[in-house]
Amino acid sequence: MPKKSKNRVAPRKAASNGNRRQSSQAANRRVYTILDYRLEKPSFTLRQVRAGDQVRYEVEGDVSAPVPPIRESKYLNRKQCIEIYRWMLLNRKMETALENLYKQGKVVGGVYFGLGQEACSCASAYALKPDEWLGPMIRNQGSLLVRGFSARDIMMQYMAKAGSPTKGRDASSHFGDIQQHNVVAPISTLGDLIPVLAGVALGARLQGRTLAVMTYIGDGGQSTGVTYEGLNFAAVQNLGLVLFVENNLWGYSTPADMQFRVKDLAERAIAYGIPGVIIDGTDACQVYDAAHEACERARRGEGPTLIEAKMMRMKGHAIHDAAEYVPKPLFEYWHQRDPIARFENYLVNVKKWLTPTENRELIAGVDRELEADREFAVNSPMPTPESAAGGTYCEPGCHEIKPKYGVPKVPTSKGARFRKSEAAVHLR
Ligand SMILES: Cc1ncc(C[n+]2csc(CCOP(=O)(O)OP(=O)(O)O)c2C)c(N)n1
Ligand SMILES: [Mg+2]
Repeated sequence: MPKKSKNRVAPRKAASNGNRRQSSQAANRRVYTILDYRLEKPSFTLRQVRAGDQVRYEVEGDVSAPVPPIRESKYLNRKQCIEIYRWMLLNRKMETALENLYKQGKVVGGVYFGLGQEACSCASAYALKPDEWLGPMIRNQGSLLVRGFSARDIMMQYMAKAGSPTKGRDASSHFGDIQQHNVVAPISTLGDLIPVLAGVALGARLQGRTLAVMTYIGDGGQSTGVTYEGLNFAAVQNLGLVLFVENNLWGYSTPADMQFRVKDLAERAIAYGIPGVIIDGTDACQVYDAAHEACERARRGEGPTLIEAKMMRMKGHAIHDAAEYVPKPLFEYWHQRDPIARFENYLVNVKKWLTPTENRELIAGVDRELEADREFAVNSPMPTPESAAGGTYCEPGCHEIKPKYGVPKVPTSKGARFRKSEAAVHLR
């Protein structure tokens, strides 16, 4: 049997104060723990206001709190923090370049932004080891960069160029690479990556490897049935799935306050019997620490973790959406909590791990890399019409599909049939 989750705390002993009813109620009460790493707990909600047939949202509560400090990482050193900061810069600058390419009519299809979510994408993927696995969602361009795709790959993909990861056969985020980068290509159906990544962890285990796999789901997408099925399966099978629930406060134009009744989405973990963690998704150190701890748990074979990252989608759903339905004070509040500006301040002014000159040089280096990649991507050819019927990743029979980590541990040969109990051992 899988080990029971550690997030349940034994019921408290009943108080012996003579009030029997109260005592028995206390004895029957179960107490669960959700770790909350945040240094700030925003206390405002969104209220829907109707005026005739118009609907708008207003912020209720205090949005004037000072910006909290970055939480000191338990694990990251100076070099690692600077590396994550660099990925975040590249992530943002690449998206700005994509926005410009779109406006120049060079992008085929839409562009989706992870503005304000760079710490979540980059610092989470940074916690994975090279041979572990990632399933990115559309806003996780930073995770793709960390996993080894270049800005050139991503820009060519958006422009549907012949040399892009899907050779121009798909225009946006539906690409991956299971040979080198261990990135599972997403499809648009929200939640479907969760059982797929659970399957990757299961497949690896059948080949004798216990590893961490990571994917993401939004505050909107986490309500889908397949999210429940996938995470429940991972929990029951003790699979090393690290699920980031990216609570960016909006699902299209619907605010999070109108999508679910729990206070924090991390509470959902209780129902799966797995640990739930809340972090400030704009604090790279918190993101990394939670991801690292969840990955370590996965590598020990203890099963999945649900991490709710709280932040804000700082643009519309995609480039076509001006997000006029978002109240301005909300943008202002989260703008002050910009993940890159906060991390830059931490590295330059708080830790003094980067001098202002080193910081300027680092930023200039990112600009140079991006400009070279943009130039290459723009000047590279579109696919030829005759190539349209070819395969996306390869051609039929062009390579043998082999187990990645070893020979499957399930008896298969010479009609060997394993008993039910053996199957259970192999599956767990
Ligand atoms: C199962 C499913 N239902 C609906 C959609 C259409 N859809 C695409 S993105 C989106 C909003 C997603 O919001 P959220 O999960 O919060 O992610 P975010 O866009 O904020 O990152 C919807 C409804 C879909 N792709 N898949
Ligand atoms: Mg959302």
